[in-house]
Amino acid sequence: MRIQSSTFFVIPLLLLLASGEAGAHATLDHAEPRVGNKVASPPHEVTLTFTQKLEPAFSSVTVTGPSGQRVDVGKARVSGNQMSVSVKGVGAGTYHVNWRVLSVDTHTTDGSFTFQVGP
Ligand SMILES: [Cu+2]
Repeated sequence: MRIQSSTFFVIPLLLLLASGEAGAHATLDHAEPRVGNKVASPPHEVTLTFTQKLEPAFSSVTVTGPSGQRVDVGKARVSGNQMSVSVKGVGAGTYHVNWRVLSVDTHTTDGSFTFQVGP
């Protein structure tokens, strides 16, 4: 009786965990400026769009300029599945964007990409 009742609870729990692992987390869907693209002038902000809604308190993004200096200004703004941060342009070169987000399904994901500024 004891074994039966614990099995009854364990199996649904395993199914729940398995379905959570199989589900898509908040990964980057697209960004502006576009991932890997070149833009003519430095953007005023970077906007990232994710595959799931984000938890604002635990989602952040940093942007570094061509010589590795931080160019993101102020806090990231989260709205639904989008996160934006203001950027001060520091000229031509490669900009690195590093993000880390907590999605509403309680999974944390992170990643990075670059875009280019130049003629
Ligand atoms: Cu997830």
